[in-house]
Amino acid sequence: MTRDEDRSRIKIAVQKSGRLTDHSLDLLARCGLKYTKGRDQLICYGENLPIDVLLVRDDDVPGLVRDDVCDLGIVGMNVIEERRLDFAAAGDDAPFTHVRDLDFGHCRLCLAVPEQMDWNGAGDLAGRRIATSYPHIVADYLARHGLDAEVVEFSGAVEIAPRLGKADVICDLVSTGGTLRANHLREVETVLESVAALIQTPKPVSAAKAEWIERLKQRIEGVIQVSESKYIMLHAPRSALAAITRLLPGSEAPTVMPLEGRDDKVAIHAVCRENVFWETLEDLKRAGASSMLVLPVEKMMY
Ligand code: PRT
Ligand code: ZN
Repeated sequence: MTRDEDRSRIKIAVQKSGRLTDHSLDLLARCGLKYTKGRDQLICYGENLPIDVLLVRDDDVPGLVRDDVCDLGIVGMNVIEERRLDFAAAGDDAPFTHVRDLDFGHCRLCLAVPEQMDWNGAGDLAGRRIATSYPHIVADYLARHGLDAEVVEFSGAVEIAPRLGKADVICDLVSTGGTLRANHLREVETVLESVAALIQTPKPVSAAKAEWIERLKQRIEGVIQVSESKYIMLHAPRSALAAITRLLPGSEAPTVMPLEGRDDKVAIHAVCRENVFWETLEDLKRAGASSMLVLPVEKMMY
């Protein structure tokens, strides 16, 4: 590959090995990207699109996008926010652009205290030691609440800090809460709701690159909409059309078609942008619908 060809290719930074890896690579595959892994296992070269994937530590994603080594990156909002505050403290207020949240990697950054400790609200943090891997986010939280507390930085295993006598409170990521419970800690406040997100370099890119970035963003939009959408087909009495349309979850104007030889009934087809639950089908049946079919949607573009 020549240097010019290399420069015209989009690079997207993705976590190499962790909770976001499979979801991120699956998202890109569903956008139509086929790739081969480089021998060093650090780059996946796009075979059919001018898009290469760099596999890195999740903490490195924001910096790579900021420094224009990568045009795009996928990483948790917890890491994005921590790095954004870090860059802002160094005078860089716009290190990257948040394009959109994705539909995986949901978790929350929480304050947790030992089970037996009283808790009456954020004010109780005053004068305490807080162990965390997110010192900037915690410092920002304290500043917003006008509180003075000591932030103790831990790079991992934050949940054992109180038992080691290194902190009174912790601020760490939680999804099921199992880790907190196993360590006799109690979740008391949510500091940040997090989800994986797509970020982009704010630096100008060539027209060819900009076009592909736009196409990829549109495909990601489509993939996420599709995973939340269903196609529903049913028969309905003409007289119940309005009631049935109202019951279709998250659908715009449905397609209404005549049924051969029947003046009293019509066929209705609609894309529902939410899941269609059994309860909805039961409500539709009560309203007069019959022959209902719910199908997954494979691709979508508006
Ligand atoms: O090696 P690298 O630096 O790339 O990976 P990492 O170890 O820093 O990150 P990784 O793979 O653990 O997580 C990547 C991202 O996934 C995080 O930055 C979050 O955005 C997101 N995420 C979602 C989570 C969790 N859920 C989560 N539960 N990250 C960490 N956890 C931890 C949690 O803190 C606890 O220790 O997983 C443990 C289990 O959680 P519970 O609440 O289910 O017990
Ligand atoms: Zn990490």
